[in-house]
Amino acid sequence: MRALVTGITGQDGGHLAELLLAQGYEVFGLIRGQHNPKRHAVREEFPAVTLLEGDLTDPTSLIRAVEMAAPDELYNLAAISHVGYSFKNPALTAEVTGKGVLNLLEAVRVTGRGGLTRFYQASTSEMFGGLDYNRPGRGYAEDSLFHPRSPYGVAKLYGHWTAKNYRESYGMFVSCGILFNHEGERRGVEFVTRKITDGVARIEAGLQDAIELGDLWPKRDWGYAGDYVRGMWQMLQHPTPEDFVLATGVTHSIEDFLARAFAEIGVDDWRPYVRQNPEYMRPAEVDILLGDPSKAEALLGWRRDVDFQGLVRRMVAHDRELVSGRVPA
Ligand code: NDP
Ligand code: GDR
Repeated sequence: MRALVTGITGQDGGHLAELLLAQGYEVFGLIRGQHNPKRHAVREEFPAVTLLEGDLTDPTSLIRAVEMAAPDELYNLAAISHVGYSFKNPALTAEVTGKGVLNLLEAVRVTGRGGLTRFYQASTSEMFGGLDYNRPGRGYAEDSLFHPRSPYGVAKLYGHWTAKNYRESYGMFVSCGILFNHEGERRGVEFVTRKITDGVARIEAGLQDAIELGDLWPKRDWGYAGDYVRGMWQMLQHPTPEDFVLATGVTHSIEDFLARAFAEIGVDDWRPYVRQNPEYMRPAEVDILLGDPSKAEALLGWRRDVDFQGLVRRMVAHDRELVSGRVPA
């Protein structure tokens, strides 16, 4: 089996490359930029992955990549994925995270691989807007109403509907995973969980005195990325292309995350170590996200192995190792 992964240098790209290689896939990864500093890291960690040049905003490069990889499965993980950044660069976010999906689907179609390639689209809980008042306490499901609250969410919703449109118009095997937040050791430090666990490790080592954050009350349904990429793969093994929510079904505030992370280094009161900075606050916020993964559990047999406490524990442990130099950065 051959798989093409866009976003190979990102968090999910790393986990997915690991999973696919372990299953014997021939893996191709799309990489952009004339000097992408992450190219070396991917080559080093995954020497078996073939890197192909391409950018979601450059249709010709995508056609070339699809022709060269001739993939049985294509995982579109590439995106501008940071919600805060998308407010500062909304037009670029629309081009990459929104129209980029169209460019890639077109590349599959015009190369004649529409009936040959199974396509995974990385959709997101950011397409929802807060509480789902139609399903109190049960969390968002595949048929919940969308109400994106950021340029990122709007762009992802365009990608989501475009993907569904290619499924309906051309009969292509296109599945969208509506994934709630998933984190882990590979998470970028620009995201709140990793920023906290990295900060905790540095504070413990005396390298930093505080963590600067934005709003602390928003709640997220946080899972472990390794569990979620398994779900992506399972979606493409399912007999029919469909949309699936992956989530834990439990939601926690950023304050909860802080409390658990500092508890890992024996600190009971995190407040002296956290400063709020308006720079990290967003013009509009999604107050609370909670997902209902019942469909994926029933149809795919998907299960998450890591719970909230396990997630925080492994992230803090990893960052303590990194800071102490026991594992390479
Ligand atoms: P990351 O931000 O870690 O990775 C994003 C990837 O997209 C990087 O490899 C980046 O490459 C690539 N990329 C950015 N712009 C372009 C472009 N113009 N052309 C080609 N590649 C580009 O994201 P994650 O791994 O966390 O997420 C994977 C996908 O899942 C994303 O689409 C994200 O929006 C979505 N998602 C993530 C969730 C999460 O909680 N992690 C939840 C729901 C959805 P480079 O290294 O060159 O910048
Ligand atoms: P999110 O993740 O926006 O949910 O998108 P992020 O970790 O960026 O924010 C989560 C919550 O924390 C608040 N917050 C901060 N966020 C960041 N990044 N930095 C801070 O200093 C900070 N302080 C408070 C945010 O306002 C927010 O409420 C992630 C991404 O992976 C998306 O690509 C994905 O689609 C969604 O998860 C599901």
